[in-house]
Amino acid sequence: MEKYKLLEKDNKIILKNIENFHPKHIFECGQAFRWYKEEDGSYTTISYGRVLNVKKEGKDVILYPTNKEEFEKIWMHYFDLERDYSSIKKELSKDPILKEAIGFGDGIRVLNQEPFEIVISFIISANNQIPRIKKSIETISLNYGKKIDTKLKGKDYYSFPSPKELADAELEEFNKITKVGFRGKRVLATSKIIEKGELELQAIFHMNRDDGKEALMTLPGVGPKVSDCILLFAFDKDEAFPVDVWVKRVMEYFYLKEDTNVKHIGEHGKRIFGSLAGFAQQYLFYYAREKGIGK
Ligand code: 8HG
Repeated sequence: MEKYKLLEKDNKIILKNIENFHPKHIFECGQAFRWYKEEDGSYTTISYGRVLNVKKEGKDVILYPTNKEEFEKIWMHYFDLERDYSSIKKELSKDPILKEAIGFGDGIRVLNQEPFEIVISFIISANNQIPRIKKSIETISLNYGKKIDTKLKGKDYYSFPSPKELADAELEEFNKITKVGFRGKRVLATSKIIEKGELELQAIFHMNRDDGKEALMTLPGVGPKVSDCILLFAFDKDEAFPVDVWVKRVMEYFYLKEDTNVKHIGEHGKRIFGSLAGFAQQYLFYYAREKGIGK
């Protein structure tokens, strides 16, 4: 459990003196696509059909608009606040490379995001770049999601569509609007499978990583890397170690010292970081991408 004092006032939740929580690190470390950086340095995110602005002020984090009931129901788990990141960081810092990466992204927390949204987002992430992925997901939400009641900073926000809303989409139109290219067919086919209940996403919460991976990989567009991202970002599988270009580069640069295939890198990550591999991966991904390691 993360330590903080909770205050509620004026539609705000204040997490006083909270450690291991930096909005920039959380939202910009690669795990999430639906956030906007505001002029005042805060971040606005859309998740679970709600809009939330997250601001760091000194040692406090301010969440707005929300209340205690909603915080306890949704945001506490979304921000993974049941977990104590100091002990994770202490353990991983025994490795000098991780110590450096953690020093750089010390406020990272691995979010618990919505399964369907993450499945679709990471299908779109294949051979893609984060700014483009963000743009496509924003366009998908605007065109296929529902308008959210909350208006913030003069703007309207839309929820990520449900499986039904995407299953009903027409492929040609979807591709034209969202510009996801060859991924569009996979997105709609996967949405149909989930909508029909042919794969029950909730069941994956009760599976181990290997079984969850096998189940997810039956979906069109979900391969080994995409499935590891989904397991880590939506299904709380801490030991998942997705190896994308950045993780490949950083692992080769610091650990393996030679060109290595991604399967072997994944196994190596699991071996050295064990049950904390997913966290190690996130500190490394952020560090490598921001610093351009191994490019
Ligand atoms: O947080 C991420 N970790 C890893 N390992 N890979 C990621 C993350 N976020 C993200 O988008 N990717 C992948 O990187 C998906 C895609 O292959 C590429 C986009 O930059």
